[in-house]
Amino acid sequence: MAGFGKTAPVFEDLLPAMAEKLGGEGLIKELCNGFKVLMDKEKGVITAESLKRNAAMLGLQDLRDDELVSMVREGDLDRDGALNEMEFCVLMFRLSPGLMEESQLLLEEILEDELRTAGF
Ligand SMILES: [Ca+2]
Repeated sequence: MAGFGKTAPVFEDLLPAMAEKLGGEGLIKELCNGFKVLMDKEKGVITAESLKRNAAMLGLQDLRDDELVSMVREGDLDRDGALNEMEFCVLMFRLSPGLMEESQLLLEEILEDELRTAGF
């Protein structure tokens, strides 16, 4: 994936292994735990600033500021400048091309549920 430099292989290696171990549902729970670690506690969303503050906990301390910003921009589907829980989970899947194929259906189900809940 362009723009993520040497960090992308971490996700590519980690996620398929996690998916195998945890199953689809378990993996999503793990990914959403990552969200709680990285989010701005007051705002309840992930911003480039909250990523920067908490990235070291996930071994991402080597990311540059502009990489953090482009990570948020990459996942920000509704363009409000921050990642909510759903956007973060989707981004994690997208950063892992190997997993993406396996989880395509799962992801579509989640998105459909999410869009239905949002009133689309
Ligand atoms: Ca957003």
